[in-house]
Amino acid sequence: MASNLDKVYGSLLPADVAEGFETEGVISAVEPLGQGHINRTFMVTTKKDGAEYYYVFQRINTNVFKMPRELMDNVVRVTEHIRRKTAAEGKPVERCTIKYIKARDGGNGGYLYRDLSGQYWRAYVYIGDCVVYQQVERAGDFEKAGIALGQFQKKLSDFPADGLCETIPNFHNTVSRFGDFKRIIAADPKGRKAECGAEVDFVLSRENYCSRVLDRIASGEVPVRVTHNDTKLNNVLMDAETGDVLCLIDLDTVMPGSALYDFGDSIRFGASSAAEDEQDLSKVHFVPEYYYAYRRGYLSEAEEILTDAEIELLPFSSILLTYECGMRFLGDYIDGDNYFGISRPSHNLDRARTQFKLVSDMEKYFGIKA
Ligand code: GN1
Ligand code: MG
Repeated sequence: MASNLDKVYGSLLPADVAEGFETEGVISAVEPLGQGHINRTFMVTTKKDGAEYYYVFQRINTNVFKMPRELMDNVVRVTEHIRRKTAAEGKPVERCTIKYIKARDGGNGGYLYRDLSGQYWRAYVYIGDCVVYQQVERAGDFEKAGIALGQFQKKLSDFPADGLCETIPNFHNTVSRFGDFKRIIAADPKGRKAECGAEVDFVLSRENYCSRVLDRIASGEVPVRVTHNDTKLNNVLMDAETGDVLCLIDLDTVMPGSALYDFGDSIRFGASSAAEDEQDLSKVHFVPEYYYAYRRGYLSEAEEILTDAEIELLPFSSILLTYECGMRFLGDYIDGDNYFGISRPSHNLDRARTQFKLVSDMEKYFGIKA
């Protein structure tokens, strides 16, 4: 494929990556896409015989995902499983599942390209005429997102959880996350702990939250399932015209987990009056109306597969996942911002503060205490 990408797009997309996949035509534009905190994502437009084609190229952050081949193997197998089920329901698979593009060199399991500097990339067909919300605007949209998660978990309920690689071990193991946090505050490598004493105390005083779901997994009341593990609203694609949910994207953390992690993480992000990184905490509130809308949608699909313990723990899971994420943001801030992408110096601290505000609100609302 002929191109002058070195000159035009070199800073965004190396030329060998641009030509590394079995895409149609010649690239005409490359733009950054999305709001993810981990991978770098680009929208790539190509032209062939007067037609335009749209792709998403992503550079996988191997600081976070240390097993990119296993990750891509998980993602492709889960996507194929969902595609079969979606086709059986008579739904349009090309809008409701992601189509990954093969790497031209066929290496790394087929769908990953390793560039000349050793970075791993993948590419897929962009699903057009869709929207992604950074915040809930209408309870009805969030209810639809809940339906989508219920359908996702149901479709994967016959996918053997032990057939997937745990690409980030202990991803939602809050006890292990708490251990990481304690190590970070003990090391305090940037001397930032002193300025966030109240936030550190907030985390430490809630240690007993950490094992509550894990204990119920150990007792067998909460089953291990195939779960998405990163269900925030901006990982949900909706049809721009009908408003219907098309699919959950960002399957990088699809792994064995608990349905509670997916439910709680959705509430953490969506049942809030403000953005995850809002700096004015007076604008940040838990919104019960959104919580119930999501719960209604989710249970309309998932109730039939959930155990009593899972349903009982839905409110607590919302607190737990919000607490865990706040602890991760705060830990990353104190550690020197090595994990989550930031666009201002206190970004991770601001994110942690919104999470703790939401935890406090939910504790009051649900009457749950540490
Ligand atoms: C990260 O990649 P992204 O932005 O969808 C993170 C999630 C956090 C989320 C917080 C692999 O998700 O666990 O909940 O940021 N993903 C990873 O916004 O750590
Ligand atoms: Mg994402």
